[in-house]
Amino acid sequence: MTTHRAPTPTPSDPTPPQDLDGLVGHRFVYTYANGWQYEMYVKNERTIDYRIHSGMVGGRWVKDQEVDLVQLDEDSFKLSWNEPTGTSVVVNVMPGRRRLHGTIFFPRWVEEDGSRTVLFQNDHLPLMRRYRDAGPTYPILVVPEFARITFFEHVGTDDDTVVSVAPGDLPADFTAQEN
Ligand code: FER
Repeated sequence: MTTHRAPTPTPSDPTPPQDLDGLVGHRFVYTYANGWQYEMYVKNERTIDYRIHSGMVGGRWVKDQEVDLVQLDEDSFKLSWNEPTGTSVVVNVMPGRRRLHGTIFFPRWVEEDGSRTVLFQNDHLPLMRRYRDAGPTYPILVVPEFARITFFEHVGTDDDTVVSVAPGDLPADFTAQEN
């Protein structure tokens, strides 16, 4: 008997089947092993909104960040993007396992004074690009961490009410909600 296998990727087309429905239109809260707590809303296939509830740049929040989103396998997604601050992020999400791995690449200026990025970034995009271009950029601080997804829900796509207030203006128990 033959066992079932996914189609073998070929050099001409190494891309596996892409079904992003398991992540697009979902909002989730996760806590990294270092204690940093984040919330992401995958608004559509190209865009995320997010809030940082605690950690090195806790209080920061962002809407309409363009990302690359792919499906690696069943229950395995990967988002990659570069912020106007110069920070780069790669996040692997396994919703069914409630597992996530993020690698954040902070420019030196964010490591030295992350408080300059703690704001609603959309209101300060030219300033963030000026900071980015002023640096210093190097050495980059690489922060690779696993996280546990503590809350995961489908809320639908392109809904600007999902992430619409600052992390600090939410009820104190907002991130305590688990499912
Ligand atoms: C994440 C890790 C880092 C994330 C966003 C960031 C939304 C952004 C960091 C920054 O720009 O300072 O898991 O998810």
